[in-house]
Amino acid sequence: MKKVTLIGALAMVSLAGAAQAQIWASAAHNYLPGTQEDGSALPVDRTNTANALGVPQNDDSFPDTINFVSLGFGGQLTLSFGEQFKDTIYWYETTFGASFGHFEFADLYVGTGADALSATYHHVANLSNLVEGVPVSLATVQGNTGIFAWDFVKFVDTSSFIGLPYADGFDIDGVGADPIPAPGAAALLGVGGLLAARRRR
Ligand SMILES: [Ca+2]
Ligand SMILES: [Ca+2]
Ligand SMILES: [Ca+2]
Repeated sequence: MKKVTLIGALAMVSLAGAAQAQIWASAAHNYLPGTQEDGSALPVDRTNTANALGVPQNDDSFPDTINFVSLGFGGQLTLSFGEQFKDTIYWYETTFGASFGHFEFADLYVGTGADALSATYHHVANLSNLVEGVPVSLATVQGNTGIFAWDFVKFVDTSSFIGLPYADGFDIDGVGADPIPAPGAAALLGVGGLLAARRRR
């Protein structure tokens, strides 16, 4: 009997955890790489969109490993999560020496729609690599639009020239968001609690 109660409690814990954990981008769409500052093409190893998917490495140590995809000047990338999201965007950029003048920027948008190209996008914020790792709230855009379930995040590079020919614009290491709890999650939690309580008697 005690074993059954424990299983019930574990199920509750794991469900509660799943409802709160952030989700990470799982697919890349419509990658339109820009150029390096001198107009040349981005190095091929910086154009792998898979580097923007999954849990970010969050490692900006030098020499920087290629844990990111570069947008290039004026470039853009859209990401999705395999499910809708809301409330917060967790974004990780990679720049060695950002605070020493290697400034890079991108406009962040969230969108709704059947696919990345036809989705309708709303501007959220202009991101700076100086504050990468600081989550962005969607409260304002959600309040303005009345939309509380999103399908896509889009990044459009807005870096300005900094006098480095090889500068490659904003670099995306990983992007997370808050999931939308399944309608049944709260009910399941209630059932789990009820079962555990009943078996405890
Ligand atoms: Ca980083
Ligand atoms: Ca860069
Ligand atoms: Ca990465």
